[in-house]
Amino acid sequence: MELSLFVKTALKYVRGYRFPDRLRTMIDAIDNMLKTRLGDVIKTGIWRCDTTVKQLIGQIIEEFAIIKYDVEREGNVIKIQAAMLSGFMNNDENILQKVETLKRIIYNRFWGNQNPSNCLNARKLVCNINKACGFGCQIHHVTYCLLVASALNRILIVDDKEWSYSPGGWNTFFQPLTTTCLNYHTEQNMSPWDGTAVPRALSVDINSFHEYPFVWWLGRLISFVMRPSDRLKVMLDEHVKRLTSDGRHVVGVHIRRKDKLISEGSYYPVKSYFDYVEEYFRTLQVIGIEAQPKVYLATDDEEVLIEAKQSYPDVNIVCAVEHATLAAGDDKYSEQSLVGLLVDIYLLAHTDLIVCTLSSQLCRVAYELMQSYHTDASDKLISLDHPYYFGGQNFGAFRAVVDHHPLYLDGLAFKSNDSIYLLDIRRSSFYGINIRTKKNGTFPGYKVKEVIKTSDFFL
Ligand SMILES: Nc1nc2c(ncn2[C@@H]2O[C@H](COP(=O)(O)OP(=O)(O)O)[C@@H](O)[C@H]2O)c(=O)[nH]1
Ligand SMILES: [Mg+2]
Repeated sequence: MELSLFVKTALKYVRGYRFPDRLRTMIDAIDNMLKTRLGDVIKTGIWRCDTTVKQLIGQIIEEFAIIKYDVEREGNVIKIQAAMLSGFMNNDENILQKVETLKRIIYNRFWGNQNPSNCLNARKLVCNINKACGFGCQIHHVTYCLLVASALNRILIVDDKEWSYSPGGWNTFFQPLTTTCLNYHTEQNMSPWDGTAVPRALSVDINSFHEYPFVWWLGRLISFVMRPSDRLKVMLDEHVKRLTSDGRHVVGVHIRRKDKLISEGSYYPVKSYFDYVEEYFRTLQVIGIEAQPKVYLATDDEEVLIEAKQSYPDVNIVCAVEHATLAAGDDKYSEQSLVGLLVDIYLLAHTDLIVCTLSSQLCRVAYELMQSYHTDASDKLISLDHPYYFGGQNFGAFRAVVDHHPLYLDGLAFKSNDSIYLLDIRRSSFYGINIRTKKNGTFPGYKVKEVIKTSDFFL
């Protein structure tokens, strides 16, 4: 198939969150198989004692699990191919120029707003970075504050007193968020703000080159917040140069273990991440690019690094054991540990595809920063658990792109074009209400498309 045609076909499936007909047929077949087989079991009424029936049920569950895995996997494989190939389409000079102009407009506006000539009369929003949580969580909090501050036309002031990571405070690692407004007296309360909207004046432009405008917009915000201090920049640049100097393709893998497994996330074996690494490099081969598989591996668990290196001797695995050691030890909150995790985040953001669990805020930060380095990096990510979301966001409205007939009792049925309002994100699926039927339930994200919301930001 001609390359451009292949790209377009792949994008049609992935960007509409629609699987090809063949896969949808497979899902329907599973649905029917389950219904008839279970129907037979119920009719014969022998499942209280008959071991063969128990076996049958076991088999059905197993079959379902395997086929479902294939379906999900195949969807992700198409996504990898599309992500890789969409790069060719996004290198158009006009698009690149437009993106750069937008970035400049946004940066200048934030910078201007954060540095008023008369600080005394300016309204401020004070944001304490010291939430009792990890770095990803803290930096998302500051980003959220910038979002609210810009929406309310206030100056964001970060209160970094006794910051858990660094006695030197914010400026040790990042550029100051304001240089003219250093004194403040009162703490203002935050107003609720609909976090998933993009500035109305820019939405058409962003939508013209990016499949997920909100993530691109958030990427601008978090990049502004995390502008590295001069010292940090030298360090990060050096790491990025070393990782990408050979111009080869590199996949970023983030494997989150430790405290995440207590209640916030599930365990996924190293193989479930590396299957996608292999897929990525296989796809490269298909389009005629021979490259030794290369991975940047970030984790909070040293064991993961040992296992990955042993299991994948043919993959060039770049990693830093000391980052993992620091992340999980008593020095977790220290400047040294912060440097390690910032290097991990930036290097993940500089790869060609990130494979991770999006339940980790660290990976969400990397994905958001990644948007700065490609025209459209919306699909350069495979999450083994949650779909993407921004903590503290008000959930948005979706429109169904195909009918959905749920297999399970807690599923949400809908017809194509129904409006669905998202209420929550639960372990790898969405939970929402169908506005037409007024019913609640879970539903697969690929059967709906987000309705882009816009707002009158200060831009
Ligand atoms: N250096 C490093 N630290 C990590 C990594 N994964 C997790 N951590 C540590 O775990 C913390 C997790 O931060 P948090 O914002 O709570 O994100 P979440 O728990 O992953 O959602 C970080 O601040 C790090 O201390 C990693 O890949 N590299
Ligand atoms: Mg955490």
